[in-house]
Amino acid sequence: MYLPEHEIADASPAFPKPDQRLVYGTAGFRTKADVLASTCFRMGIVAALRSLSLDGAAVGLMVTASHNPEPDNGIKMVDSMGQMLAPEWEPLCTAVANAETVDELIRELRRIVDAFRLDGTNEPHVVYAWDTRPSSPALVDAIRAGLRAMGAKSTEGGLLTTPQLHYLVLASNTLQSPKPFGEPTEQGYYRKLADAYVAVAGDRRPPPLVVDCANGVGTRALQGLLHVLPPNTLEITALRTAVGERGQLNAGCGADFVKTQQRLPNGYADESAVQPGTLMCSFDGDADRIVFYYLTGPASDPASFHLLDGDKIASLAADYLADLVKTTGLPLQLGCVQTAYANGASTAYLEAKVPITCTKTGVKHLHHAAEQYDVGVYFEANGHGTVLFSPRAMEQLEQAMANAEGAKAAALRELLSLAVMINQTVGDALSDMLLVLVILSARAWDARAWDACYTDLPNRLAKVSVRDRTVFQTTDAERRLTSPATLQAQIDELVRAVPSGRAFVRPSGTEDCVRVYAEAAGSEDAERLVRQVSELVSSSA
Ligand code: 16G
Ligand code: MG
Repeated sequence: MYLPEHEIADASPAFPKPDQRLVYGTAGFRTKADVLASTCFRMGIVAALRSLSLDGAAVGLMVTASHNPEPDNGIKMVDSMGQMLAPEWEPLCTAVANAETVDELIRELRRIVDAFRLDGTNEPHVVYAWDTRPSSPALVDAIRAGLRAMGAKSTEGGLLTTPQLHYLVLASNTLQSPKPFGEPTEQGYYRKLADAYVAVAGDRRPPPLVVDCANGVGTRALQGLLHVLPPNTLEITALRTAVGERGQLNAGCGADFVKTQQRLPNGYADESAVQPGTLMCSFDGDADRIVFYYLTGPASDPASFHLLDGDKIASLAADYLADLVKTTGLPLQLGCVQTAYANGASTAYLEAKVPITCTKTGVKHLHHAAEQYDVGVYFEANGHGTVLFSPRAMEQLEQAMANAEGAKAAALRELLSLAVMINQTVGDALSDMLLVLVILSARAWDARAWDACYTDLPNRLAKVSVRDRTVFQTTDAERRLTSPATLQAQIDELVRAVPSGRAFVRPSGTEDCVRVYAEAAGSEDAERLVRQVSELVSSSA
């Protein structure tokens, strides 16, 4: 069995474990950057072991805290097919991260080596990348030390968006396959997206777009893409592009700010590109989320702001793709995956058109559920999502293409190009942006026409601090509580009193708090419901 114990023991003291319990959660480890060095060192080692368990296939490590404040950071692992880390490895990562001494660390690592019967036959391979946080380079050094101790082959991705790293990992592992995913470089990523976009869009003219890059790594990625697209293909104004200026990342801008505050990024009223009717969007700090919005009046008037969130993107995409699938005449099942946070109006709209699955929060759950469909559209309301085409769907589309004509051939060709343009490994702000532009131009819709599909029910989200959030346990895709004992019945009673009322409570997977969501036909009712349920939660814990 294979473990370079001496090298690990020698390198380890440079990365002392902080006095804090760390957990591999929904999106990997995420906390204040200054306590993460030991975790990054150790994740370098675990990633190498994960690669060995996959016969030396490349796996990825991404250093980012996404939409969280700049002083935070995080690290997550990407599996060999570009997907999230296999769930059974999450507790292994947690155990390794929390080993108190070098001996304990070696013991935990040895446990993994034994469990998976890892030997030295293959060379482990790890691809790593990082976002623009000032803390990222030091954490990357810690990863490198872990990889060196393991004698792993490493590929440095550099400053990348999270979805770009997912792309690199899958592309690295499919180089020899009959259908390579793409050239495993950043430029290869841009070329793949750009070529597919040109193939789909043809001479359709997309609406102009104002992009808020959250002062993060999305700025680079957007520039990289625009550089590769033929000149004037897209009419884009990039704002909040201050990469590397301290204190700017996600500050008063970005997808999370816009979605949770339901308003424009700070200072947008002074931007000349920000005009009523213009389509706008915001990336998050690692560009795996996107939300859109537009104004119906002056930027200074909060009432003129209209959000087109992940639910609206899902509705736009599911509707359009369902039409294309129908035109092909193929028996492919298209379905949509949402979470409890999806606005009730979006669920009602979609339910009338396509099958719907509701899953727990967190990309891995949605992704997994979407794989059950031939074409699976998944989006969280917060703007993270993508579309998956099953191998069966791809085969049928390709076969049908061989002797199709007219509208059928056009629909098949478009679906095949969309399957390339859409980053199927994970939600990708850039790729989702192109998808929305392509659909809007095909429909000849502006922001307002897209928004008119359905009207969101007024909704509110609240955060409640409790002593122990593990007391809150849920069932039915987090829509109902099973513990504390009588709380759900009390929530039900409050909800019953409200027209079109809905509310649920779940412990956060990323923060030490409990989240409360409420929606209702009226905005005051939604406000009152979220307050009442929050009070129940506070008094029950
Ligand atoms: C993470 C998840 C995101 C989810 C959010 C919920 C991934 C890559 N990201 O950011 O999907 O919406 O957590 O946070 O899985 P919460 O549990 O704190 O509400
Ligand atoms: Mg993100």
